[in-house]
Amino acid sequence: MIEDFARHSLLGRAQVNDILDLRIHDLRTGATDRHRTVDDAPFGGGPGMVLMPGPVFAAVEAADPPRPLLLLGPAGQTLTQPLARELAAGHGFSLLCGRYEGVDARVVEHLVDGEVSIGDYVLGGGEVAAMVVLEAVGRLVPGVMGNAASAGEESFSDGLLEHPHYTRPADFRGWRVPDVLRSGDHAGIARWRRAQSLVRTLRLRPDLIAARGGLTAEEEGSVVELTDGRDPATP
Ligand code: JCQ
Repeated sequence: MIEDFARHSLLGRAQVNDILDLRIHDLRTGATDRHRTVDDAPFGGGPGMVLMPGPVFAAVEAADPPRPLLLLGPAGQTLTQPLARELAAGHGFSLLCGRYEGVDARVVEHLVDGEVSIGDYVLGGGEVAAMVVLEAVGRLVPGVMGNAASAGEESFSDGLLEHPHYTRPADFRGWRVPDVLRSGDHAGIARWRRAQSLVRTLRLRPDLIAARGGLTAEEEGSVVELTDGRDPATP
């Protein structure tokens, strides 16, 4: 699954160009029995299966993967843009995909360095979460994407949502592109975009505004200008 994903995304190209080194290991290589079993029923009873410590330790020790080894699961530190940046700036890391009901606690205690979650919901396994982490982190590695993407990342780095985007036609079913975007007034366009970002974030994600410590007086001013002094939270 993850090999296919990497091949079909920008990460594949980056790998070919020696910018990224992505290695995928099958936990079953660490299994010892004829059926290559990696899971067993939980001690104490209950539904589902638990990943056994033996195969996980064996597979990880055979691969000697880059540390930190991060377990994907809902108990982890939530993946955010700052965490993605941290992982991209480090010296590599490894992801361990949990499956079934979970992973034997001795793996978590004695093998894993940290835990990462992609959000508060439960998945059947960590593979989809791993692809999310790879995509979010991979695109931040210099050379993986063009300059357009790194510029795009700048705009999230100040903790705001993006301004609305438009392309041709200028009039689609009577819905017109805002005149300022076609004016050629680059300073005016930059001001409009900034104000749009602020107002959209205030309306849709007020938690992001709170997280960056509110608005500066100047930002407040551009919001008031755009909303004509009305409450920006009212559409
Ligand atoms: C990742 N948010 C949810 C499923 C058990 C470690 O134990 C388990 C891990 C998984 C897969 O990951 C997630 C997840 N971020 O469910 C079951």
